[in-house]
Amino acid sequence: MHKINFMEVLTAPLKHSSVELIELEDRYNAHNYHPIPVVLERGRGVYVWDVEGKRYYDFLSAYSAVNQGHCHPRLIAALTEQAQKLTLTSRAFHNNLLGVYAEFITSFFGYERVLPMNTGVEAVETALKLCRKWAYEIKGIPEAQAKIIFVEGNFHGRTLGVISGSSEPDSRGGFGPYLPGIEVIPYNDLEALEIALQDPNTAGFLVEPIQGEAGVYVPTDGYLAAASELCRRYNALFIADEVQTGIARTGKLLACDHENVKPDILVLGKALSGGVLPVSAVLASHEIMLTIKPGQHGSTFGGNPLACAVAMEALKLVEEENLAENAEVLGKIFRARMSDLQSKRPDLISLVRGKGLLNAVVINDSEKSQTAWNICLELAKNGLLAKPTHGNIIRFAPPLVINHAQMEDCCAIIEKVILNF
Ligand code: IF1
Repeated sequence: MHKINFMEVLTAPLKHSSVELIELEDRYNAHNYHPIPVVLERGRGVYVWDVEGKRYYDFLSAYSAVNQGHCHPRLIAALTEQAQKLTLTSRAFHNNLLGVYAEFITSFFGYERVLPMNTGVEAVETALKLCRKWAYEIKGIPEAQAKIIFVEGNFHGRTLGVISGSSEPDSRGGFGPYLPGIEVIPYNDLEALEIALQDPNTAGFLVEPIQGEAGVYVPTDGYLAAASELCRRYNALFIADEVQTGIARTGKLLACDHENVKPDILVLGKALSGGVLPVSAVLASHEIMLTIKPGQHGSTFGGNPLACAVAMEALKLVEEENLAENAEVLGKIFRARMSDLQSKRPDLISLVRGKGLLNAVVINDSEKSQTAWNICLELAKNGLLAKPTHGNIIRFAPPLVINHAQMEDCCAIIEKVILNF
């Protein structure tokens, strides 16, 4: 329980209220989001507090970036210690952490090389560039003829490259013209994949092991293994976007681990830094990674010492605090409680699905209805933060450090709101 320091309260500078802060944002910030009307000021573990001091369980985890919990003391220590020494050198020079980090992360995930970037979408774009380079230099596809397969319902970020493969009107509408060399096929459809792979100019297949944004779509068991095998057979690269599903979120270190699939190119982001600063990475073999030569790709902040220090600590925490196992166990409890709730309110809940602590409850209403949104407003009033995706799907993804008692408490909150809705 947070101790109130009355001197702190009495001497605190006059603070804006939530309403005032929302108004400031509305007046001066771009309107590129529609947030739940809560203004957060502090976070620790599974909890966040708003400016009025109300405490919430965070069941979004910044879209799976805060798997290690808000402001994990060890992550903040790693950040602040390194921040006193050296934050950024650019890659014009070496720094004392990049080599150590590269060795650490490649051995952690079992790859030969890493290319460090910052945001998830930069890592996805990097993977696409590597795939094309590999296609021309290794597979022998004619220059500028490479094709990369995406799946419907994908979400890989917001750059012009990846939205060119999006099937979502909001993501791609009004941003044309689009990047050529992308073919979109149905998700979870091996026949469609094999047909697309038969084109000799196919360089690779980009897929999320579980589609987060689309509403936590878990593909048929065996889909990833079969897709990876088809890519091998047709000499195309299997590229797994684990930006959201990776780093223990689905109950294994990687979602691909549920099927023992080893992607040719692995894309990581978000929780790679525990949400402390943007850190992403692309992992691949010598052969694939070395197709990019000096001066052909990079980023000012890519591989900066601050990111290296934080990311190593973030990954050590995943292992030492058994976050994958915890996600597996507590995820099962969550889905059991939600399925039971569904049997009590089939009029409101049509489906519960997910893996580990990446779950969604599908509300029995049209995408256009406000039901899921209003349920999330009620949840916020009851101290639990979640947000709908695609209108009628509520994603529930707490930090992986959540314990059994907290999970029971959160299920009770969700049950109370749904049963009284
Ligand atoms: C937003 C969604 C989630 C991702 C996968 C790459 C990226 C993301 C599988 C790009 C990012 C974020 C972006 C953020 C909200 C959130 C999101 F709702 F947009 F789709 F998580 F599902 N691959 N997802 O999920 O990573 O460049 O953002 O670091 O744009 O609204 P990024």
